[in-house]
Amino acid sequence: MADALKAFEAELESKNFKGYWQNVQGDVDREPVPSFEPCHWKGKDLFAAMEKAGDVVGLDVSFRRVIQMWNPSLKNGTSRTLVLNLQLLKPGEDALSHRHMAGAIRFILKGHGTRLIVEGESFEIGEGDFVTTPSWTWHDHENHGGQAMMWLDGLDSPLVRLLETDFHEPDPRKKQPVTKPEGYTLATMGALRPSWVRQNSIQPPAFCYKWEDTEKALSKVGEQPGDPYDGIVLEYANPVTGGPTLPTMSCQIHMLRSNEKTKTHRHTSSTIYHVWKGSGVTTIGDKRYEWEKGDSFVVPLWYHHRHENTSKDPAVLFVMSDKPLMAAIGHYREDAKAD
Ligand code: GTQ
Repeated sequence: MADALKAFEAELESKNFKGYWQNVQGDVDREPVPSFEPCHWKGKDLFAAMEKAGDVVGLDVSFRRVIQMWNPSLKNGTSRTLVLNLQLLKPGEDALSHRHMAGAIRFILKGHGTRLIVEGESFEIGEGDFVTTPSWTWHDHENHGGQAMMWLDGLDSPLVRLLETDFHEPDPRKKQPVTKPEGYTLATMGALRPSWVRQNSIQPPAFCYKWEDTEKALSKVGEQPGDPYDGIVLEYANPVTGGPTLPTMSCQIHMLRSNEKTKTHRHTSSTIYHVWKGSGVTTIGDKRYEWEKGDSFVVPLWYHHRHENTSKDPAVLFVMSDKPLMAAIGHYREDAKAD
């Protein structure tokens, strides 16, 4: 009998078939079992490495001077779908224009004087500002100021790699001409909108969210109860739809108030955190990760987690998650844990 089954399986294989009984043996997992693990990157190590990269890596060697938060349990990604990078642009440098399928965001960590040019609009950026470069938008950066600038890049490139849908085009112009007046998108995407401009309902226009506005919003909602699992949460909303930042990622600012402790939960989206201000502890599964300004860490899907601000000053985190993607395909689930 066993021989007959083996012979049958060989016959199936010779015709490019496979019996389901050959793949699925025994019990299947009853809930998600992530293949990748939490990881914590120390800001001190990251910034020291970038200082070195500034000395030894020229823009002739690398199109962008970028260091990735490389999750060793994944290889080539911070989570299964997203990557968090640090980019340095020195005074006088131009990072040339290109466009690609991956959607990207920037959160500015240090310096001022650089301009990000996206789809013909030049955005002047400074510390704490947040800028989107949605999928297939031309983008280049020029630092004509006197200071080195560093920012976080968040991209959905691991997802694009998985889907194999990448298009990638270097800009034959090298640098884009600026074709829109200063402040164009901000002035036309608020409460006043030109009637003839048709907006793409999937990809938002490139947008710059100034730190000054983020800070103002934090101070207006800071006394409210907030979210039991994340504290005060502000999402960088798609300016057209009010929905998530990009179709594939939600970017947010979280604030944990003086000594605030959140409740424990888990969900089917994975979350990447970067500590913008303050210090605290996040418990992921059964491990404690103590973090301080400049650190980054990732919480893979379905890991229980909770946060604690261990200081009396507010802790502010820049956060990126693939929740919109999971929600769009009906895979988003969330589960609270009784403490
Ligand atoms: O700024 O265009 O971190 O193309 C990785 C790839 C940044 C960018 C990254 C990129 C960019």
